[in-house]
Formats: sequence, structure tokens, C-alpha cells
Amino acid sequence: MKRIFSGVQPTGNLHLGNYLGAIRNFVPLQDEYDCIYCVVDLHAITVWQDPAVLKANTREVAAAYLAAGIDPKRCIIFNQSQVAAHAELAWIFNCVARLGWLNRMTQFKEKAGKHRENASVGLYAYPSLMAADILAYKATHVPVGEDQKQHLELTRDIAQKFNSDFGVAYFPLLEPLILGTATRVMSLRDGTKKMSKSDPSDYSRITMTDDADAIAKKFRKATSDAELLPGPEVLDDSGAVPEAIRQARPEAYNLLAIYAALADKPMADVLTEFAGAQFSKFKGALSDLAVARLGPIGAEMKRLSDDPGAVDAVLRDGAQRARAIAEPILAEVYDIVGFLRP
Ligand code: AQP
Repeated sequence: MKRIFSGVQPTGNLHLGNYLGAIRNFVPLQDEYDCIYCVVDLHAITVWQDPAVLKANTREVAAAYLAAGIDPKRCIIFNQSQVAAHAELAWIFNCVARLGWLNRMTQFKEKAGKHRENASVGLYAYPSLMAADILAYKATHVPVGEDQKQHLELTRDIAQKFNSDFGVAYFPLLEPLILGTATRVMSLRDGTKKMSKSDPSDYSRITMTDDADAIAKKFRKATSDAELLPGPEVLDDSGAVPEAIRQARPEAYNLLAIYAALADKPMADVLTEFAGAQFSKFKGALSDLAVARLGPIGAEMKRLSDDPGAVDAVLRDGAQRARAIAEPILAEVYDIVGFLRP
């Protein structure tokens, strides 16, 4: 059976990048796969989280899944800490993964920055836990944004080494699914940095619960450049913007890519529509489109935030169904590793 696993951290400020790069793509997959969507709270605490805020953020990610159209009857929606198999399998994978592999992870380098010695051990071991999230369900496909590709390669390395160390063909080798046209949404302030929850500037991102005024204001203030918008002649034969051209105007192409993704149109159509236009006109159209797409989702998230009991019930039911899959897999892994369970 083809099984999907993916997760989002409950670290607040869920943004357009999380939506276009991940959550939106989760929805159609439920028609084709057995889908497990997790709120990865164990991952969140690899950097400090205020306990009360973490609880609210966990419900917010679950609400975003539901509001975006993920059906909790067809899919499993739960928060990671409710299923002990994640942490237990992660320990085994800590003993399989090599220091050299983890040292190459760019996300750790970016997040730890200059304060590497002060980073938590959990932040360093984050990719082992991510491998455990996926392999505790023997998931075969993982939809994520571009930024998670390296971690998924590490998950494949861990699965392969486990299989070879113990002489088994136990864990499947997963396939990343990097879906959609906005696999890397960039900051609205700096087109060379990815849009992120932890950016100190609220103007760097559109959040999933921003109202129409906030969306319009953020796009109006978004960094652009002095030129008019390009036409479709910039595209290469495959219909993509060549890297050198994109890098010369990162903010312009980021806004165009966001428009294309929200409109569900190829970039060529968007460039044809706005060729030679001024940013002021384009930003107005982009705001209207974003409000139309995000407005109903944000409204449903707000409605669910007034009904935490309903969200908790979904998470509880999801965790129970997740445990029913993960626990027998963990028991087999314990046996393969040689743990005695009399
Ligand atoms: N800017 C982005 N463009 C496209 N996809 C993105 N994702 C994140 N940022 C972008 C995708 O969203 C999913 C959930 O991400 P996460 O919650 O695990 O955290 P992250 O990747 O660390 O994202 P953030 O929002 O940027 O958080 P911080 O600021 O804490 O680093 C993933 O599938 C991710 O690819």
C-alpha cells in the first residue's frame, strides 16, 4: 500500500509557504494514498517553546489541516507526542545515523547559526526523529517543500543502513513528493531568504489567519524593484524562469510565483497577463487573489480555535489510529535489534 506521512511544526505563524509548499498539497493526496498528517510537537521543542503557546499552536496546525480540507475520517491527524513510537524509534535511529551525516545537514547549520555550542542536542538529532516519524509507519511517500529534501535523503540513508546492518529488507526507501509550483516561497522582505515562521519581521510573511487588510498591507509593503514586470519571453523551453534571471530579480519572481500558485496557473500565463505592468497594479491583484484563497481557510481556523474540544477529539482519535499502525512496527524493530521482551 502507498502510504503518505508528513508533518508541520506547531511553532506559530503558519504562513503562505507552509500552505503552498505543504498543507495545500496534502489535500488531493487523500484520494490516492493512505495519509497520515502529524503535528510534530516533539520537533518543535528542539528550540524553546512556551508551554501554553505550544498547546495553542498545536491546535492551530490541526485546525489548518482541517480548514484546508483534510478529512479526519479518511486521514489520520494527530500530534506526535501522543504516539510514543516516534521517540522510541528515533533513539534506535540515533544509533544508526552517523555523526558525519548529521554534520552535513544545512538546516541545523542555519538554525544553530553562530551559536552552535548553545543549540540543543535535539536540534542536532532532528533528522533522526524525522526518519522515525516516517518509518514508524513504513511510509513510502513524503510530501514536503524543497527545504526538507536533504532530511528525506538522510531518512533513506538511515533506512538503508538499518536494513544492511541487520541483514533485513524491513524499511522501504521513501520517495519525496515535492509538489506544486511554490515549493520554496521566499520572504516578502528579502527574496533570497525563505519565508519562515521564525523571521522576526511579521511583514516577511502572510500568515494563514491574516485578514484582508493585513494581506493587502503586507503585499503593498513587500520589497520589489524599480523595473516593470517581465513578459513570457524570459521563460526557458520548459516554461521555467532560468536561475540567473530569477536571481537578478528575486523579489519580483517570488511574487509572480506566489500568484501562479494561488491562481493555479502556469507562470507563462501570469507573465502574459502582467507583462509590462507596474508593481502597484500587480500587488493589488495578488492581494485580491490571496484574500480569496486564504480568507475562507483563515475564517474556518478561527472558528475551530473557538472549539478546542472538537480539535482535541480529532487529535485523540488520530493518535489512537496512529498507535495501532506504529506499535506493531516498533515491536518488529525491537525484535530485529535484539531487545528482549519476555
Ligand atoms: N518558505 C517555504 N516554502 C515552501 N514550503 C515551505 N515549508 C516551510 N517553509 C516553506 C514547508 O512547510 C512544511 C512544514 O514546515 P515546518 O513546520 O516543519 O517548519 P520549517 O520547514 O522549519 O518551516 P518554517 O515555517 O520556515 O519554520 P522555521 O522558521 O521554524 O524554520 C514543510 O514541508 C516545509 O518544507
